[in-house]
Amino acid sequence: MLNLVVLVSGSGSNLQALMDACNQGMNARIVLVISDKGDAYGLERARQAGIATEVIPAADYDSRESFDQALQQRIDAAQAELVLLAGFMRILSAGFVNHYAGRLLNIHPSLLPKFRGLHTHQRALEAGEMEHGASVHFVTLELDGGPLIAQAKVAVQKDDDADTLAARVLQREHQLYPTVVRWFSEGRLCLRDEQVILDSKTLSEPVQLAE
Ligand code: NHR
Ligand code: GAR
Repeated sequence: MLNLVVLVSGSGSNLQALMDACNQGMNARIVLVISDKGDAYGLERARQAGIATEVIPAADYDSRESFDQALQQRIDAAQAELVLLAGFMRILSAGFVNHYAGRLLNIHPSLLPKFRGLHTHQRALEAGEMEHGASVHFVTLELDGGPLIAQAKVAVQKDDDADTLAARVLQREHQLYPTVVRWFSEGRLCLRDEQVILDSKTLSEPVQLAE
């Protein structure tokens, strides 16, 4: 069993998709859910599933590094083998990112390398994109710039606003993230020399998830 720790700041619907996958035969278990926000609904989802939770409020720490050290201590105490950012909204410092090199993933709501950072749905609409989507990548120091593993696309519709588009992307995220975590749990996916290896082959571009 692969030990997962999931970091959330909000609603935790991606966490829910991961919990569901663990209950549907994936050889992994979520040992701890951590949030920087005490009122994140993701914590409630974890509690209802009997999963341990931890709140680490950023306001309790006087620097990004000291917050990240507290985070790292909790994660390591839980013996995490893979750490998943799932709507986690804080940038992580170098010490943290390097400590988890090759075992830290993020899901980001855009077709990276387009639209790194925040407010991706609004920005995709303003740029007149025909398609948008979500990406899963290994986390590195470069914000939303780590090696890409897989993507799911959605077509932008004429009457979309940021909310309708976000909702459709989120549906695809719920398929995409568990798929990638399953690959990792099966030993099919790793990071080597800053390159993604899937099934013993170096990926030259992210896998596109079928609909
Ligand atoms: N940390 C590193 N080092 N590298 C990445 O690729 C990371 C990361 C931490 C989080 C998720 C990311 C996303 O998918 C992520 C990737 C937060 C911000 C941000 O600006 C940007 C990107 C992501 C997450 N956060 C502000 C901060 O100062 C706070 C914003 C807020 O609280 O609303 O930390 O989009
Ligand atoms: C998801 O769309 C995720 O990709 C995005 O936030 C949402 C979280 O939803 N992540 C980021 O924007 C990271 N900065 P959830 O809490 O319901 O999983």
